[in-house]
Amino acid sequence: MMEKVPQKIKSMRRKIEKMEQEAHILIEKAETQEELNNVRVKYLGRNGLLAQLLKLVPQLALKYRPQAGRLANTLKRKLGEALRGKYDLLRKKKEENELRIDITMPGILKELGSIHPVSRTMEEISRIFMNLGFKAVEGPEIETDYYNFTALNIPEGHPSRETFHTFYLDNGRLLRSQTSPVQVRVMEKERPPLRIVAPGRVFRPDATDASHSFMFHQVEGLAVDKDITFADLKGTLSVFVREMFGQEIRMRFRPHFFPFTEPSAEIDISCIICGGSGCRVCSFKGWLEILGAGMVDPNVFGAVKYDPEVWQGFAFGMGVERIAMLKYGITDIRLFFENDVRFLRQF
Ligand code: 2U9
Repeated sequence: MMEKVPQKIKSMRRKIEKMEQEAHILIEKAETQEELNNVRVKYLGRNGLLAQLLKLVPQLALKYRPQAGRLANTLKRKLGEALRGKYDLLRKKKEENELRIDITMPGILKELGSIHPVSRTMEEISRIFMNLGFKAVEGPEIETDYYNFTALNIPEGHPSRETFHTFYLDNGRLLRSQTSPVQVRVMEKERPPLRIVAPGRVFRPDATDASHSFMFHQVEGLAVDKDITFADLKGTLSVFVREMFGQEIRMRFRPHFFPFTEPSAEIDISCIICGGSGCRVCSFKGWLEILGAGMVDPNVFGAVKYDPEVWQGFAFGMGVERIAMLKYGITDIRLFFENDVRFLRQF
């Protein structure tokens, strides 16, 4: 027959179980080391709940006392382990937080950069032509003699090669001296009609001074279609100069020679500083030269196998730095390339 377990030890076991459950919940909830210590004191402290429970042991029959003692000790050990585990966790969290934020440290000033004036101007120029239906294309800066010269009607030994002084590489290639090769490449791949602008970096071994750099930027443009005339060129460029410099700007064409266009012209705008009356910026001429242009030479069409009897086109080219210098009143091209933030942060 099973021996009857007295009420007292049963109730003690229930109390211990309940205490264990409650203690685990409190340990779980504790968010700081202080809160956790309060839980420890409440259960394991000198006058804690466990100590109070142990005081009841002498009231039990002698043979149940060891069992009651074991139950109490097991609880003590389990709570001790749970408290230590949680204590370590909270300490780690605290250390991590201390590492992450030191609220006494001065803030880090995030300096915002700005777009380089040359990039900004190149994008602005390209955008105006894109709004007129031109597509912007890029191409390689290292080119072959063919794309930089021959296809553009500048054959070997031709005196006009002299005006396009060029950096030659050891492998027989060269650094492009204009962005026109990009347009030749597009014409080789695509059939007309086309309208493209080629923005990008070009290289010429010029001696550096206030208005010359061995590396500068161009935006060139090309439109090919049936029945394109010089009037289309004039209309397109007059929209461009007004968008770029202001609606009141006047434009004039002076005859010129380029190997890749015929006829060709250099284009001036009325001085954006004095309006044409004469000032230091326009050397008292009233006009500023800003781009070159012309009707695409039939020989260039021949090189890319477009029939010049069917297709006509106009082309133009401009130096981006020159446009930016006029627009922002910059008097030395070298400022663009010195990376001096006192200059750059003004844009
Ligand atoms: C193709 C055919 C013709 C591009 C053109 C100019 C006139 C021109 C200069 C302006 C100042 C270069 O930066 S600068 O020194 N450019 O005057 N460029 S027509 O003509 C082309 C281009 C591509 C296939």
